[in-house]
Amino acid sequence: VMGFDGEYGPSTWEWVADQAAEYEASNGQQANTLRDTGLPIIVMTTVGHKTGLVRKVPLMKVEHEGIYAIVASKGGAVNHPGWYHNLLADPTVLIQDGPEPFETTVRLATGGERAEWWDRSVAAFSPYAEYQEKTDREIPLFLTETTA
Ligand code: F42
Repeated sequence: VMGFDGEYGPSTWEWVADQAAEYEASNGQQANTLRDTGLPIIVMTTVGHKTGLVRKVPLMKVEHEGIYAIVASKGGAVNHPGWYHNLLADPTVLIQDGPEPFETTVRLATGGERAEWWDRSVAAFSPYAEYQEKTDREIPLFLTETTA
């Protein structure tokens, strides 16, 4: 795997690619909320498991004691986001929450732990609950494993 220094493959959703670019260029000082909601975001970097391209994924910030939840909601779409498959193939990611990204691994949360972190995610961003209502797929929730 080329790792994080491979060729960058911007999101096909332009507003997302723009937000990731502006966030990174400003060391997390700009474009650090979801549109005008005032709710903070983070940016996760993964490597495309099919293409080897570097993928940058803005996500809502759900953090507790240095651990972050990574919620594969994709607005309640029928299918998981593409990056979900990247994480299954290689759980090593970069998380950027502010000026400096840090490397960590992620793992899928299940059972009671997932329930606890799902509640925490919905508390941080209530639309997650509507997204789950919209789709039959259980929205996957990953947890980072090393603190920032
Ligand atoms: N998405 C969430 O799921 N949860 C959030 O909390 C969230 C918050 C958020 C805040 C701000 C913002 O700007 C965007 C936000 N998003 C959130 C959207 C998120 O950043 C992603 O855009 C979204 O989850 C969709 O992810 P996606 O990986 O499906 O991206 C699509 C649009 C895309 O760019 N697809 C690429 C393409 O070329 O079609 C491929 C992406 C990819 O990683 N491909 C892999 C590869 O090998 O390159 C293969 C993946 C596979 O399918 O096997």
